[in-house]
Amino acid sequence: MGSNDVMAPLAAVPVFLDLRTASANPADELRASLAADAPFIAPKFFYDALGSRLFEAICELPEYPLTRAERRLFERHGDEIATRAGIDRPLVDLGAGNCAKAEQLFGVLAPSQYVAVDIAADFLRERLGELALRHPGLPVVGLAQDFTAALALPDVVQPGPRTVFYPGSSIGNFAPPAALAFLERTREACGRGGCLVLGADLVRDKRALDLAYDDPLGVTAAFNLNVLRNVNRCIDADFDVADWRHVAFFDSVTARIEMHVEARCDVAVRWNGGGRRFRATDRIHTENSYKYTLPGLRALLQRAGFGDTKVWTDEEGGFAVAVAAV
Ligand code: AVJ
Repeated sequence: MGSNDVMAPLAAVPVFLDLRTASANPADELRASLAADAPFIAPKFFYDALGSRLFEAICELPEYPLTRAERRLFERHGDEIATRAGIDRPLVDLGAGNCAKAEQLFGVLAPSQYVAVDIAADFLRERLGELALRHPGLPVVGLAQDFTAALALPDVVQPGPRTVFYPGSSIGNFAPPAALAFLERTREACGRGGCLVLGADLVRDKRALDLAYDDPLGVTAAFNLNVLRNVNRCIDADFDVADWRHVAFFDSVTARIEMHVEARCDVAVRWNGGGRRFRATDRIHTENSYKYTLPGLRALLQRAGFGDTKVWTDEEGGFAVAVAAV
């Protein structure tokens, strides 16, 4: 028995590259955005270890139907998605998180390599290690990077045509011009004959959207306020979470959810290299989550240079999955 243990084949260890330092310095970025006239914190700062877990909890909430709606669409249309995307291709998962969404499609897509990209390095490394054990034959690559400004695919990533996977309506974090620029870069990453599999949340009833981002259990409030703890760690700041409240609402004019943290009282905050005062009711903008209409989604993909595009929708969840060919 003992000798069998020793002879057991080694589990494939995923290649993991931390490319975070290659891009801009997150601490400088935070100091600048907090000192701005309209202070903000970029949404990527939500995803520390606890934030990544709180986001997983959000996806379980009845008020937040996105993830389940998307899962249903992948279940129903997986075969056709694979027919359009092609099998045996590298699958590049942007914002992979716990990697569950991509893994759902491994059966139909039969990827030649799985490339998971995420800002949350430790969380990704952990989940990727577990995933690799479940798929012993699959080459797995983890890339810790902020792909929102530029996407760096090192040489270990198999060449195109590739399938780029951008699920969960993460595209909603980009304002429309930035979404266009992002999709253009993504098209380049796909290469000729490649394709994008994109999930997008749709404009729907304001009441339902408000609840999806301000749930009665307060899970989204915890997710939002936790960003202040991550900021404290990143720039040695002294935000007291108890001084702030969660604010989230759908704005029909811009078709976006806005999330803010709002000061409950006058507060002074210090951080390494600066600080500022906030008045009671002052806000720090933490997230925009744009919602799409079907014509708007199609127009965006077309303007980004994608060709043949198929879109499926989930009536119940108000969600769309698009497969767009390059
Ligand atoms: C991960 C950006 C798709 O906008 O719905 C969930 C993040 N924020 N609840 C979204 C989020 C608050 C989520 N995305």
